[in-house]
Amino acid sequence: MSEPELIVRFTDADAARELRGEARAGLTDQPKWLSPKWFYDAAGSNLFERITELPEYYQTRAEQQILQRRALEIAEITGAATLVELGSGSSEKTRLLLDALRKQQTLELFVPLDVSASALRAAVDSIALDYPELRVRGVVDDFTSGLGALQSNTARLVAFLGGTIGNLLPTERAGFFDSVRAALRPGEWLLLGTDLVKDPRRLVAAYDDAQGVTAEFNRNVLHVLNRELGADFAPGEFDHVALWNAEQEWIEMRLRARRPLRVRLAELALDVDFTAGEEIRTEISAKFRRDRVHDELAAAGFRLHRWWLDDAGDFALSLAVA
Ligand code: AVJ
Repeated sequence: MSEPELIVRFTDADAARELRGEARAGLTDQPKWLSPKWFYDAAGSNLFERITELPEYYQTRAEQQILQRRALEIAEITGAATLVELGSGSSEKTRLLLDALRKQQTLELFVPLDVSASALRAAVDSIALDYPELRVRGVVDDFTSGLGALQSNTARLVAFLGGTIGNLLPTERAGFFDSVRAALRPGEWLLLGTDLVKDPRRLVAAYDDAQGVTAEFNRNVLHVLNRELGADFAPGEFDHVALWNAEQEWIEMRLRARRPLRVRLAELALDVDFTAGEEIRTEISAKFRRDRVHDELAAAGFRLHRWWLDDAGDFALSLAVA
């Protein structure tokens, strides 16, 4: 087995600086916002793992079902020698792709990219153990800025799974697709997971589960601010809100102050006031239709080659070519 490489392009200090900038910008804005990437400290990552097992949260199982059925076809069509996985983490899905590409005998290099160095190190080590013939090069970076690391002379397949693309606003998505397209040569591939528009009651339930795991996940961002920025949020003073924005076709998660509050962020020397009922938007999770996926990919210069659904038609996996 060759030692896995780990390239760190986004350090803890970078993350800390970015969190400070965003917390100041988002909590002094009207309405208030924070970006969802701050959910994922160790506790938040564990909570997300629990979300993926909830009865209401169908997305992970749906995507897994599609990959189980289509991984070999993906390997045949793409003949990829390099698999790049953006915002990895979910190693089970990765393994379906790695196994299929290995069967196809094209696979040489696996490049998982994630902002969390600890999660990435663990993922890289376990993949390297189980795929001893594979070169593994982990890249610690933000997927929205980290695409320079995609370099490789061999045929590449970039996988962006889980529906995480939905966390980006439409303009951010356009920039993201452009930068992936710019990093690829013609004939190389993008595999994209997207959650689909459906009955809003099912969507809201998926983000407001009966056990309250998603509520805890949402409030976790306040614990992150308390720890990282010396803030004094009382997470219990905020209600979890999940709502369907029918116009934009996205789910929004918010944290709603139960009563008037003043929160101190010591490291920013900032006091933030909340009126009763005032909210912080913590996440959008866009839901797609085929036309939108097709059009957004086309706008970036990708051609949609395959569109696969799970049995229930809840989730889509798109294979697009540069
Ligand atoms: C990991 C971004 C795909 O948007 O569904 C789960 C995160 N938020 N429950 C999603 C999440 C609330 C999830 N993604």
